[in-house]
Amino acid sequence: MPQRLIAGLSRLKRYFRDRRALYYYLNKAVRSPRLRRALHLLVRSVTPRADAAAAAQEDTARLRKDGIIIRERLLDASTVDKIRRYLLAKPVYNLLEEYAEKGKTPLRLDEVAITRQTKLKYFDADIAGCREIVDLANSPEILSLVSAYLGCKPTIANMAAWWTKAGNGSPEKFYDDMFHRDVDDYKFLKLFVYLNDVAAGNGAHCFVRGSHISGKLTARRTFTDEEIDQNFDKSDRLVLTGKSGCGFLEDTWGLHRSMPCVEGERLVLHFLYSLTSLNAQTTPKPVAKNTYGVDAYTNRVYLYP
Ligand SMILES: O=C(O)CCC(=O)C(=O)O
Repeated sequence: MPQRLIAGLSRLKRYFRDRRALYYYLNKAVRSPRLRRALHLLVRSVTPRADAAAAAQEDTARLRKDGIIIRERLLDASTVDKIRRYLLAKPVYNLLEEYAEKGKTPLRLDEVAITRQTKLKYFDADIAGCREIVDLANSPEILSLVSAYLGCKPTIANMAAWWTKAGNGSPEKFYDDMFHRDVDDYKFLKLFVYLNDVAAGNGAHCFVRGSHISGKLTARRTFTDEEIDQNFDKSDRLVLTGKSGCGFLEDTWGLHRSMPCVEGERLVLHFLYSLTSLNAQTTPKPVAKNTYGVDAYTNRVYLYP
């Protein structure tokens, strides 16, 4: 049987085995912003309410208008240092193995030979096992802003951290290095936090301000820089450079990408706040005990009681 057919069939088998898949892949197929909005309202009507009163109105308004809100100092230096030291002792895997049937090979970070641009990601249980990371995901300021934006109590559907390391040759292109829209739920936000200083050359994130409410370029594919320039104002293409500890909350239905890492490295934390737990690309069951006292509902994808 041709390779592609086998891969397609094994993907289908996975979808049918995973009860989250129907909702998740149906959501991916809905590209009309109007229909997505209607489905957001429907889903949120059956989702627990959250207290969003603490969210500053101007922050919420900015997030709605721009699709992004930036915090230059979300983490202090000592917390960044704690998280980095914790992560440096943990194994990573090559991001190319994310969906590999044979599973992920644990690697020691300092032993990976880097030739081309490489992305090395941490395992779910190690992320959920770090108090500082879980506390950051649950920080009251972030949760109230997210709640105000989603209009309900959020679910942390994904928590991740990965390195992007430059190689010598031309950088390997990953999907995320090209402009795209995420389709993780009918409404969602992502929080990114840099754990080292990031400039344009070491993998800065890029976001097209306002594209989360635009009906342009909504097809299910990636987009070239030229297409972005033809459809959006150049001044709205934000390159998010920043110091270690800075972070941004972003509606990544809006167009975004990571810039290729051509020198040095980037270590980033990434959190996804969704309407539901029905995300077929995240951990299938919780991986750590909730010893942190964080909200059981919001954290149910990663933490068990
Ligand atoms: O690594 C980045 O800055 C981009 C990540 C991304 O595209 C995504 O999370 O969808």
